[in-house]
Amino acid sequence: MSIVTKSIVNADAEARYLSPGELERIKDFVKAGETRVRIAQVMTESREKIIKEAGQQLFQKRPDVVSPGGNAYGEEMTATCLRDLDYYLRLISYGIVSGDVTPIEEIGLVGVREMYKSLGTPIEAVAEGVRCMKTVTCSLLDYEAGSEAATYFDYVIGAMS
Ligand SMILES: CCC1=C(C)/C(=C/C2=NC(=C\c3[nH]c(/C=C4\NC(=O)[C@H](C)[C@H]4CC)c(C)c3CCC(=O)O)/C(CCC(=O)O)=C2C)NC1=O
Repeated sequence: MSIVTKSIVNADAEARYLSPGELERIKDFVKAGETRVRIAQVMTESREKIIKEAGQQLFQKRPDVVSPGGNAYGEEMTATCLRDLDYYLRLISYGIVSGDVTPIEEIGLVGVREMYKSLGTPIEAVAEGVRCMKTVTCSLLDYEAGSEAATYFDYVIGAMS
């Protein structure tokens, strides 16, 4: 739920106007909105480049996952691994647009540990892949937008650590 919806639900439960503090937080949220949308545009336009470069960085850091016996070994499994990175990049773009991590959590993080465990996928390597996507994405953004974007990537990395 975005901060706007959340504030309204809280205020209406008490049949009151939005408080000065709530309005102040909504003002900050709206002010930062243009930056958030710009970040999502960059991520959407550059998704192929971000996934490709992040994948290269990940497999350099974790050659074991693409070596015989590794979870992403072989063309098909490597493609599935990159698809998972693409899933997380997409979910992170949802979170950034809405200024809220709930969509990331609900679609991609609930039960994620158990899921990767049952697939034999080392979750810390998935987290590393998300960290590589963060590096590539931030290199495409200015400092302010990069630090805003980084918090959403860090949220996913934290949930996998
Ligand atoms: C949008 C929410 C969502 C997520 C997150 C998701 C993940 C997801 N990743 C899967 C598989 C997989 N995921 C990976 C990923 C990797 N292996 C590694 O060693 C690397 C570290 C890593 C890439 C970074 C691989 C290789 C498989 C295939 C495993 C197998 O079939 O044995 C599967 C099993 C079914 C399938 O193959 O599609 C799911 C459900 N599905 C979803 O709907």
